[in-house]
Amino acid sequence: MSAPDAFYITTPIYYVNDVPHIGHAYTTLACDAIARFMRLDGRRVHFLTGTDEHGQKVEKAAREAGMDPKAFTDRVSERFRELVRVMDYSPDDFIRTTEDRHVRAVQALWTRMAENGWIYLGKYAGWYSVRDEAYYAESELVDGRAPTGAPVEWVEEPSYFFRLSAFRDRLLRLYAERPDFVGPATRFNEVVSFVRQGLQDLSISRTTFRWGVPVPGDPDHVIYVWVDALTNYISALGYPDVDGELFRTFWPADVHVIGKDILRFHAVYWPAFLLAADLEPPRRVFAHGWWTNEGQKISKSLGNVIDPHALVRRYGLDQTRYYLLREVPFGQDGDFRHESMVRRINHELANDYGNLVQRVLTMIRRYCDGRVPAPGELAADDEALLARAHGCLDAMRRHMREQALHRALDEVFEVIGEANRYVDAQAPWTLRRRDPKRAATVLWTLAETIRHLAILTRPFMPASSARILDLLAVPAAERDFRALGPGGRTLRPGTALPEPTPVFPRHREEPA
Ligand code: ME8
Repeated sequence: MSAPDAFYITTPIYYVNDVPHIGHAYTTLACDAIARFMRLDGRRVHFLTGTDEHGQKVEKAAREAGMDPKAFTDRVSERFRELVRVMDYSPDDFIRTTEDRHVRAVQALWTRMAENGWIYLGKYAGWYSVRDEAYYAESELVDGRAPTGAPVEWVEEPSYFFRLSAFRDRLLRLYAERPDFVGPATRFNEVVSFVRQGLQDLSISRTTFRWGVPVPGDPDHVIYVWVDALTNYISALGYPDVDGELFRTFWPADVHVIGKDILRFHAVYWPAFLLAADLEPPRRVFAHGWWTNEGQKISKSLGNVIDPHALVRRYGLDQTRYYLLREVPFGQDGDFRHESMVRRINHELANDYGNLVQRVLTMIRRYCDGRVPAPGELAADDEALLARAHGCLDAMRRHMREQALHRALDEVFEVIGEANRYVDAQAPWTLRRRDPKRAATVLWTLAETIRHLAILTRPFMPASSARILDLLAVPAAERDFRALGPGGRTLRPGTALPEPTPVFPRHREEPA
């Protein structure tokens, strides 16, 4: 059982058959925002991402590139590491399935499942899709292709099998006991009905290619890439050393975040493998939706693949992070639209959030000599705004626990809206002549509200939020969630503030 303050979150590990695209960037971004949120909330976080480097699909890509698979995977994996820097992700570990620590863990897991009697040798005859790295039953095929549209090939070879069929009732019991095992709820229903129909034993080794982890004691067989890949979540914790610090602290994982395409592997096969090896299943699997591009399915053949580097160059890093997390309710499919990106950048970030900060800080500069003003007695309106700012964290916590990132952002933007209405209603620019003390109280209330907002947006827009906190001269040690709310810190009157500069510029198209 993991430590009570621990929080373990993982991304899928990405195939290195090709360079990263928006889908990969999106999954890791969501995990990054959740990991940062939990860290600021005082949790001991372990955030894992990495690359899936074995299997036929990657071997084929290496061959097509005219490279040895190891050299090829080294090169492409580096592109995923680079994305970590470009997108400002904060993983605690980056695992590659070609690392020794991982290979050892995969063989140990296999050995344990075999010793427990869950693996037997047989012969596979059926369909396989290299693109999906998945087996398909004849009845699943649609017009001679996988249900995903991927081509399939007939495979006949000796194979080890995992007794998945024996796990039906244990899995159904697990689902019944844990109504939050899979999110969103609609996806959970899919999983349960799939398992209810009955499960077939799963072929878990291949003999017709070599690029993978050899089966212990039978090196003619290579372990099926999904057994290999899923194990990353525990090999990164030092498995098979289950008494080690990392494993004891962080297993079971709090949440595996994945795309909806790989739910079956995570919510059916993975818990079954773990149970077969006497390990606990993860606490939760959350499947998000898929992006399309201006209404079109994203595909290499259509030439409309979205490169995350290009997004960051064109729109800005925090703008991209914000758009991807706010535009689509996390868990649903979404459509990437330039027009809607620009609208969000200009209205929500530049006008609503950015202008609020710039206006308030400029008034403090002009009317209060560039120092944090000293508040007088608070009026009901001031108390009301501060109460909204103080209450935001709890509301966000509830949403973040369910990976409802868009709702967490909605909460922040409600407070931003409230603060903007308050500035207009209080009109500190006229108050300052009539009642300078009252103007100081209003500006202090606003500065305090902005301090809350900037700390609360740190998980989503780390660099811009840090700039706002710099403009408020908030010390580094006072930027986590303990500094929020009535029991937290406040800005100290008299503190000198730097000259304000806009944090969220409006989007301007580069001339073509
Ligand atoms: O499946 N929209 O790796 P993968 C949103 N190696 N997300 C998308 C997307 C899109 N259009 N396209 C891809 C694998 N994704 C395995 C995983 S885990 C033990 C092994 C995201 O490189 C989504 O998260 O094909 C999906 O699950 C992941 O990329 C698949 O990446």
